[in-house]
Amino acid sequence: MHYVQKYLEKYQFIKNNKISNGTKTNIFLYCNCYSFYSQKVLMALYEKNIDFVPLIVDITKGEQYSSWFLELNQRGEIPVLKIHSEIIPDSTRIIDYLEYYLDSGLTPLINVSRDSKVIQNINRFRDLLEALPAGVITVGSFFHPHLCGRPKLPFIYPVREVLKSGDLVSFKNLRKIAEENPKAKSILLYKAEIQERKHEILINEEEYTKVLNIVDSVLTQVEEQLKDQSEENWLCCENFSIADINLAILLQRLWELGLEGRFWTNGKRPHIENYFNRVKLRDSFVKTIPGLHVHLKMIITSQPPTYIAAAGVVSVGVVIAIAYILKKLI
Ligand SMILES: N[C@@H](CCC(=O)N[C@@H](CS)C(=O)NCC(=O)O)C(=O)O
Repeated sequence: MHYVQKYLEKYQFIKNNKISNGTKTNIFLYCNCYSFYSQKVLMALYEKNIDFVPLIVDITKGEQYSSWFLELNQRGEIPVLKIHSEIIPDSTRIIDYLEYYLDSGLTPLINVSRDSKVIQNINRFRDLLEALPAGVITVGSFFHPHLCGRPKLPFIYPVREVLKSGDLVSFKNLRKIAEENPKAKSILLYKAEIQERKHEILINEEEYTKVLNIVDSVLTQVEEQLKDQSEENWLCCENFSIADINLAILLQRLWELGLEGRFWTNGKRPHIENYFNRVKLRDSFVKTIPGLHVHLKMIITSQPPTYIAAAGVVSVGVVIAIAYILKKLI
C-alpha cells in the first residue's frame, strides 16, 4: 500500500478538510522533503505562511509512477499542488499560482518591490537559477567524485550507489511504465528520451564538467549581484524573493554534494558564503531542509526499492549508513 493511502487512512478527518490542530485547509502538496523541486515549493509555502498538508510521495520506491499518481501528473513528478479541485504540477507553476491566485494579502515572493528594475532582476535571477539542471548536477557528482569534495547527508555512499544504479536503468524502466499506462504513454516515452540524453551527459566527464562550468558562471553573476547589495539585503533587495528561494535551495544541494569548495568556500566567493550562512538561519529554510532526525528515520525505514536497484543493495546500504552515522555521532 502506498504512503499517501496510508496517510489518508490514518487521518480520516482530512476528508473534511480539517487537520489535527483544528485549522482548516484545502491545500495539499504531494512532495518529498528530499526532492529539490519540492523543497522550493515547501520553502515558498513557509515564507507565505500558508496552511497546507504535505502528502509524502516515496520516489525511491517508484510511487510517482503508480496509476493514482499518474492521474495527477502524467510526467510522474513531484511536487504537485492540490487546491480545492485544481491540480497544479511543476514547482515554477505552483509558485506562480501561490503568488497570483491566492489571497493577495499573503507575503509576496515575486512582486516584492515597486521598483521595476528590482523586479526585472528578480525575474532574471529566477530564470538563471531555474535553468540549472539539478538532477544532472546531483547524479553526475556520484559518477565523478574526484570533481567534488566530501558529500554530506543524505548523499552518503550507499545512497549515492542506489541513486547511481537507479539512473542507469531509469529510462528503460520509464519505457516499461509507459507501455503499462496508455494514458501517460506519450509523455513518459518523451521523458525516457530526455532521461537517456541526460544520462549520457552526466556519465561523460567532459560534458559534466561543462555543466559545472555553467553553474560556475551563474554563481559569478550571483556573487557580483550580492557585492552590489547592502549588507542586510537579500539577493535583489531588502525583501526575500523567489530568486532567494532558488538560490538557497541550490546552495544547499551543492553543499550536500560537496561542491562548496569548488564554488564558494575558502575565499572563492565570500558574498555567497556569507549569504548561505545567513539564509540557513531563516525559519522557512530550517523547516524545509531535513535535519539529522529525518535522515535517520529515512535510512532506518528505507527498504529495497522494488524497481530501481537490485534487492539487497539497499539493505546492505542501510546497515553501512547507520554505522556511518553512528560513527559520526559518537
Ligand atoms: N520541472 C519539474 C521537475 C520536477 C522533478 O523533476 N521532480 C523530481 C523530484 S526533485 C521527481 O519527481 N523525480 C521522479 C522521477 O522523475 O521519476 C518541477 O519544477 O517541479
